[in-house]
Amino acid sequence: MADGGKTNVEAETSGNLTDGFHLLIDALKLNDVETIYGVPGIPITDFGRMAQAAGLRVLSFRHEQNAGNAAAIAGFLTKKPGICLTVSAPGFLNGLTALAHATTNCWPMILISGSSEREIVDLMQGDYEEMDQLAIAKPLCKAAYRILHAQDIGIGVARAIRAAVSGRPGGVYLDIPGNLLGQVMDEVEGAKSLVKVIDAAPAQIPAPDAVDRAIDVIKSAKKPLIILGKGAAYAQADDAVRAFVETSGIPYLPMSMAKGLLPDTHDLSAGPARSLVLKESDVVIMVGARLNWLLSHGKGKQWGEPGSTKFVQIDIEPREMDSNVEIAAPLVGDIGSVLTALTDAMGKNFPKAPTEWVDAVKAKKDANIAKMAPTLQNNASPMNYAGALGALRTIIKERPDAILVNEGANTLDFARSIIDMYKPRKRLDVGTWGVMGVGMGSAIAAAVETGLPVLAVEGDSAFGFSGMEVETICRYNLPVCIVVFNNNGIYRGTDVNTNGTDDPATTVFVENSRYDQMMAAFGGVGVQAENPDELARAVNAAMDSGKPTLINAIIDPKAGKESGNIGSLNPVSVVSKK
Ligand code: ADP
Ligand code: TZD
Ligand code: MG
Repeated sequence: MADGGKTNVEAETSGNLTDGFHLLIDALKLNDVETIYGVPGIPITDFGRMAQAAGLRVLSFRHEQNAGNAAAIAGFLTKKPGICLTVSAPGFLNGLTALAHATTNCWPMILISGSSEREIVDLMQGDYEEMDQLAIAKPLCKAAYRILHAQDIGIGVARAIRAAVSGRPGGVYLDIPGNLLGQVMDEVEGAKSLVKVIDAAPAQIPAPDAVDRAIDVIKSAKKPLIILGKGAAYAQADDAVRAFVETSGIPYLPMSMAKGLLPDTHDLSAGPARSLVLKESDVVIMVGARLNWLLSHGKGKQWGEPGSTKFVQIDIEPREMDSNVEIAAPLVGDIGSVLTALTDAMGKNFPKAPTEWVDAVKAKKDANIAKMAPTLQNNASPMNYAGALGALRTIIKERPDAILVNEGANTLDFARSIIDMYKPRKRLDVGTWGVMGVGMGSAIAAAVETGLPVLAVEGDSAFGFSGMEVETICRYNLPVCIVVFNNNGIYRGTDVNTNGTDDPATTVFVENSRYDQMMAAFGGVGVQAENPDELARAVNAAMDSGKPTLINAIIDPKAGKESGNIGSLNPVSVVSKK
């Protein structure tokens, strides 16, 4: 206490005043927030300036949705809530899509939006950018709060942080009426009102009988399979994941953003034998993955005979259990604690997964890899997906620390199966909703949060959703190399309009566009690549220099297919069908 421990309340006031601006900045800093992603304007322009002056990194974007997507991915990468700051109504709504996306993906994020005064909003008297933002945010996120008084800023920020990261992580909306920022209170009282969140995401230990039940189910398996999801990547329990896989000797299938949790080249990886393992496995252990559309809801043709699969599921959210099919052994807890408990319970003498099964999976995987290999050497110009991605696959192999951002349709499906990942949390993509437009926000946050080089592999349509952020990338001089897979359109660039007018078909873009010139316009490096060698050279140069770069990669407009069909995740079935 600054007054030497006096208890008299009056003696503890300093006579100096603080205000809502400073209290909000101090509350964020006290809770280790370092970065804010946003777009300035009324009523938060000064707040952004003051936050920057106070040592926070404040990154200004060209559109709030991209700032929000950056905050969402920052949450995934760091296990701390990513912060997005917007103006009222339209800025708030632009950020809201990303907040809903973060919530859907179980990533912690806080959208802080300035708002109009309650008195005017509630009487609908027509304030500048008037909207009842709190009511609108509520159904689209995990929690939503509004702070009305300066003395509540500390507790409001604490609640937002804890809501975002505890249990199943998600998006939180924090409503900041403009006049809150200008409210004043005594500086010492203000400092005392701040709250440091202690143990924001407490470990959740599974019940011992739940562990025993799971062990019994695993022991009974003849053809066991582990499915690793992005919840396992988020948990940062990488050693526990490896210990569980290797102690059990069970083949594992990584979901898209769990690739690299163990290297895709690991002996027990079943990625390239996806169809076989889903169909034939008799016990499946879900680790931070949901039985949603990406896994055909755990039933149907893909899963073999009805009722032939028993599920063990590890998740921090109890309500996830039995969401699609019966879970024989639910394990509610955090992934690190649960996997450690399972591995300990297995002990040294636990029988490894049956050799016959492990060998069958490996044989299928090796055959599929061998079938795919020659397609990756295709040097044709214009490039097809396998040829172009074959070049990028080698680059990620040589630079396993680089972060790969990936969105598009064919560009996404092919890259996911062709590019092996070697380290955890290096693959960032469209997530549970399959959203186009997350690319530039993800690339910027990945560079800012990790300092590592970023390779963004983007369909030309996907890139267009957030392409203006190339200016942001140049402005902050971030080590981001964007490769636009330019096939003149969505899925294919060959559709024709049959209605007899001059309008182009709905899925095609201007032919032979030069996306590289967009990057050059802002001082970055723009390159056109017409074959895999040129592509590899340009990407390597960009990764070596760390300069913002955009490579316009010419892809044969006939090469793709109308996709987005997750049933074709098996790399070889995708490549060989063409
Ligand atoms: P994928 O798309 O990769 O299959 P999902 O997003 O569907 O992954 O599933 C992630 C799951 O992980 C969610 O059900 C979420 O509740 C869970 N989860 C997130 N963090 C943790 C954690 N620390 N411990 C346990 N489960 C977690
Ligand atoms: N809008 C949003 C926000 N998300 C979406 N997923 C879509 C629209 C629909 N959509 C897809 O599912 S993929 C895609 C769209 C518009 C673009 C695919 O074209 P691309 O990739 O150029 O990015 P390819 O390589 O040409 O297939
Ligand atoms: Mg395209």
